[in-house]
Amino acid sequence: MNELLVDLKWRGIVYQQTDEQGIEETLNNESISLYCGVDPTADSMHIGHLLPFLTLRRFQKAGHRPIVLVGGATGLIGDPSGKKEERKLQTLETVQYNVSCLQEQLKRIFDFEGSNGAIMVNNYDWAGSMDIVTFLRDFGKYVGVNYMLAKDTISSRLETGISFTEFTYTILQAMDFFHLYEKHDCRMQIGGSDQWGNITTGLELIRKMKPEGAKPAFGLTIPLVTKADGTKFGKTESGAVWLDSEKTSPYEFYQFWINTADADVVKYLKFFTFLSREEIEALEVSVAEEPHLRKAQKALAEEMTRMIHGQESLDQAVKISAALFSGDVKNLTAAEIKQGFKDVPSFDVDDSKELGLVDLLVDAKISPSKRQAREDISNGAVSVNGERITDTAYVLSEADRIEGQFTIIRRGKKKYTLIKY
Ligand code: 629
Repeated sequence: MNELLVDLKWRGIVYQQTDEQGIEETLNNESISLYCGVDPTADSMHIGHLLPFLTLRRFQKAGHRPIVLVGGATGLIGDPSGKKEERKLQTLETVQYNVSCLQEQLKRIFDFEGSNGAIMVNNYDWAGSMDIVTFLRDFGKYVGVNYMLAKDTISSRLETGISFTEFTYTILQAMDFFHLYEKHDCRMQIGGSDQWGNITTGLELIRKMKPEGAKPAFGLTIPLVTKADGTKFGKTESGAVWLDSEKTSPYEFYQFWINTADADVVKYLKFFTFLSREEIEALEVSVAEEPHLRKAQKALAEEMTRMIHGQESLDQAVKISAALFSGDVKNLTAAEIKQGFKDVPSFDVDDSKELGLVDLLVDAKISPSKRQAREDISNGAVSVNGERITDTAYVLSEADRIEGQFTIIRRGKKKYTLIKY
């Protein structure tokens, strides 16, 4: 069997295929071009978008050419797939801004050099200015309304309602597949399982419009990423896990993967990393035999953070995590503190006043009363920038301010408060 397909299947990445035999034969005999698309609904992708694009990258590593599509046109319309309600239209300006943000993120995943270098396309370039008569005559004519109504993504919306605009979406995505088939010899579209309807509409259009005897095209979908405990993958208390480091810092990104449950970690290593089968199987043994070491989680978090944010951000995330875990926080930089202490309570102080530790503990609500604050200090429960302070008369000085901006107070084992000047 085809080496790439064997690997994808071993990883559990193949969900549905339009023509299993045809796909295998084609991949055995040819290097093809294939595509995956994303709509610019936000100015960043999140980890829920990653799997199909990482799969596209696996095809590239196996010698095929990836075409990465950002939907400047489809983003103006809104895909009804998997959505219970009509979407709100976004302005052209917002969509164009989002397109440029997503393109930047996608550029980092693919290799644009060499004989199978990636191609980046935007469907606004061919669909954005198509006139309605051309649309209806050249494309609409080939897509039956009965056929469209039978798709789950549309039929599931008939009760609650769907506009003509969203109803038409699938034809736009089908036009893209046809366009790429003609222009770039694109033979396959991949996407999440929610994209099955749109992918098969494209194949239907290609089948009807391509000349007799032309090469066949295929579709392949990827499973939804699930979690063993039944909660939604990719969400934390603070929301989605974004690829943009301004929205989700590399430290938070690293922490998200580190916190993967033992029951999920091997699956995620297979889905998301480019570690080899041997490496993943060794980590699987480690999860079974020495789960407390969390080797698999560490490998996953390292691979993912390095892939999305680079080695330097990974090193920082590891350093912040270790400092927070051990309490030895004095060597963190102000930038590292900003990342690591985002969700920790903070307290602003006026840096011109003298700051007695007892008063500060009370004012910042770290200790409930002065009496308790003194007790906490003399018991050795309080540390300033990782150093235990047992002197109840301690007054904070310039030297306790990290880069003049922060002091980290800890009471007990874990309760951190960030003092900001
Ligand atoms: C024009 C637009 C195309 C091909 C694809 C598209 C986008 C597609 C879509 N995809 C989702 C998105 O943009 O809406 N109609 O958020 C998302 N996708 C990645 C995976 C997905 C899917 O970007 O396919 O299943 C999430 O994992 O929901 O010519």
